[in-house]
Amino acid sequence: PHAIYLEDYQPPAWRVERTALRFELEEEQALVRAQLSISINPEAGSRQALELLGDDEIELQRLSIDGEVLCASDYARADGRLVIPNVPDSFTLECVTRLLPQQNTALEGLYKSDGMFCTQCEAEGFRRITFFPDRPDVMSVFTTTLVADKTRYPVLLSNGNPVASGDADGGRHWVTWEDPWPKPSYLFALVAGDLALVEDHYTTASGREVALRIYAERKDLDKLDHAMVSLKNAMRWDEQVYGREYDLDIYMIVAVDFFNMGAMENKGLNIFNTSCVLAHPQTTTDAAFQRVEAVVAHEYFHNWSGNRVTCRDWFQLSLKEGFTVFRDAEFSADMNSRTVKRIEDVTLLRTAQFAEDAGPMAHPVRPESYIEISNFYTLTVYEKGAEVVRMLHTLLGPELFRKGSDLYFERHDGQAVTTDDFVRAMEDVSGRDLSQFRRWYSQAGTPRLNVSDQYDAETGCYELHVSQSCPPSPGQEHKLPYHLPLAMGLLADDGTELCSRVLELTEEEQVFRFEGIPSRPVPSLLRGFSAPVKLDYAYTDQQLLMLLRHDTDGFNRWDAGQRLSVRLLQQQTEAWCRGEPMQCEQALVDAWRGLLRDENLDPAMVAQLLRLPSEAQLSELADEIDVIAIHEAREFMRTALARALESEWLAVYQRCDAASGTYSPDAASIGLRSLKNLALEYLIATGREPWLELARQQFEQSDNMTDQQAALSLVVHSGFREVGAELLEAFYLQWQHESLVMNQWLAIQASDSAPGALERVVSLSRHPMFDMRNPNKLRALIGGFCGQNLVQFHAEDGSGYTWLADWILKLDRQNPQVAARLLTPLTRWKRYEPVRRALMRDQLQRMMDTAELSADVYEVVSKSLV
Ligand code: BAL
Ligand code: ZN
Repeated sequence: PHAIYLEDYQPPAWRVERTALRFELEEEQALVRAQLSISINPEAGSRQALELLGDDEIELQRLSIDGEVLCASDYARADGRLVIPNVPDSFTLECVTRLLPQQNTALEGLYKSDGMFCTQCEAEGFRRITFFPDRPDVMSVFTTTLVADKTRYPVLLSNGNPVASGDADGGRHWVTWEDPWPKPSYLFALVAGDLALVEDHYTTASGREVALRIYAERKDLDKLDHAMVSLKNAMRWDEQVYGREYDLDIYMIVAVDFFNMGAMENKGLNIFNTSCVLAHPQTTTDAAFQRVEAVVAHEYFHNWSGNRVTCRDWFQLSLKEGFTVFRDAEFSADMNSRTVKRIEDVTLLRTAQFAEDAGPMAHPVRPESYIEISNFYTLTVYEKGAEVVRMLHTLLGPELFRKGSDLYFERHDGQAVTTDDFVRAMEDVSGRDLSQFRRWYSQAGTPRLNVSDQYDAETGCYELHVSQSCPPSPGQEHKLPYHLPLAMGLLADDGTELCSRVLELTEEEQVFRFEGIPSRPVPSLLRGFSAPVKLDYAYTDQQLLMLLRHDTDGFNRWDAGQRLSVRLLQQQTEAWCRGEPMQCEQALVDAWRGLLRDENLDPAMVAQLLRLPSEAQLSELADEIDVIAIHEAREFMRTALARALESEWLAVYQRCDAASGTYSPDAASIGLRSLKNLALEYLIATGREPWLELARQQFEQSDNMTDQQAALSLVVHSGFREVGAELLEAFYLQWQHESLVMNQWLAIQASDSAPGALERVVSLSRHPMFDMRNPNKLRALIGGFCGQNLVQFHAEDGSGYTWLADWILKLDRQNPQVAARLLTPLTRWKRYEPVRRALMRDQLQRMMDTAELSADVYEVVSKSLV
């Protein structure tokens, strides 16, 4: 496998104005006839032979130009390319290919999910269907005809609007779809199956009537209402907040069970992983309800940020993903609790994106090279990319940002552009020079801010000294300073806010002066997490406790509590390593007691404030990760806080339980359940029997999956092994017919850190509920064990590592994209203490020594071993 570089970008030599596709879908095969209206691109440098991309595995049955059939000597086919040297300036190419969708286990291109045909073309799946300049800057108007058996596949869908249909011989039928908007091939989609639907409609701000259809298997028809409401909310929000309207007569979503990603924004025909669209109170948790809302909105928002304005090349992926994640995060913040949404997003960034930045696959938001683009659908491109857009929003302010986005959409509608074009629109409306800001797109790594301060009581002058740096990352030894917004405030000792500002950093070292400050203030820094950086300031415990009580910025209140918890947990980790007794700070217990007793606080916020940082996050913060020490320290602290505040936890549990009415996935109810289940977690952590009974009661009597699953997982992960096994069995019997619920059942067991975990996951991998062809099952079982069960995955004998490597090698032959993704935990080997480091490396080397790795897995393994 070889690398592709951003600096080698050349405009396409040929354009495809129109693409007409005809799919004959059969039980053993699919025949695809593609007619491409091709002409020379006047913007390309020089005339070149026609080069089309097409996977080596597709069978080429016929190729003609303007009706003249080509013979083998007229073209060359090798390494995924079809080259035709002699073509006129403008012509129609027709090509017939034969595919085997039933055997497509990679789930890219055309494949079968259960009984239905569906596609996934982003990033490079279209070339598995037919020969095409499969790159996003070649945009074409598509017309698609599907022909299939009418009984097996009564529903035939593709992009755009349906324009004709009819019956064909042999019990077959056909439908033709026309998409008037030029689009890149990665946005092409089709679906054929026996599907049920819910239907609604939406009137856009300018009066266009849009039919909204969500399709799923008939058994899931009662799980589509939440997605429909979310879709309508997203359509209204995009009109109100961005002035963007929908542009076709029909918008469709189809739920499929076998899907590599969460969902896909194909023009007018989104295809969704069932886990991101189906929702019902009895089978779906609050977190999953919110995920459905967010992903439905995300894919809808892509209609403008991605489809109408798309990416010039895949290095620009964050152009559409970073912007769209920012848009969906703001939508979710408006629909739910803004502060809680921010806390969740920042937690993900700090835990997983910071770890990515510190690992061998670290890359800038706009990568400079890749071997396999599928490996770059990363937290850096998505989440850090969204943070970069958020910083532009902060620096420009909401009005100018909106003007900038209007200009961007207007200027580039129908074009394939770059992140630079996006920033230029922001520059043009604001008159600001954002050239230094662009370093966020080109430099990898997590910048670090070091802040110290000085106060002169005589003059009332307070100074903040800020220095910034960024550690080296692969291929980038030295980094230049970033331009970033540092939102901050100053608080007096009693919590009064003295000032609040957004400082702009541009230099390696800067001093900011504040006059007329009556006494030494406590700085509240990086409010709302205004930039994706690590911030060091020598807070005292007292200062953190004050911020936790009084900061007017909700996010920083939470962050102060987290900083304190992290500090105390790190101290206990060190104590455990030295063989000394661990302690739980009384000041923390008192602060938590205050929060638990204050009935005026928002329950959702209290739940966030009283959640200890995860083992994964503590690992990310460690210089050298000692998995066991981190686990022991966290367990110690959790138990100590559980026992010291037992009566408070019970009171909170009862208060929240009494306040919860019938199930509703609104923010207030979700907040109540989240605090109630956190209280239950601590009650169970006391190890006392009465609370086991309380959990059992909740498991048996709750009317919703959030409460039932919380009770199940708490008991399974507690010391009450027998009851845990009993509840697992009851849960299985109750929900074995619900595939998504069974994924949770697998994940809860996979993340159980009690001894014998590896034997348990090995046995689950042979259970009928597991299916290695289904990515959701793989993520539940393998992801659950390797990502959520750190103690057992990192067992000192290396057995967890061997198990994962065995799986990767097996999966690589079936689904390289998913195999490469599941490999992530091993790539972090350099962060661990020497014994585990060596064992993890051994497994990477074993994979490297294996012949015929996919490009996906090869890229991750080879870069990890450098
Ligand atoms: N474009 C891939 C799925 C998503 O980010 O929406
Ligand atoms: Zn997206």
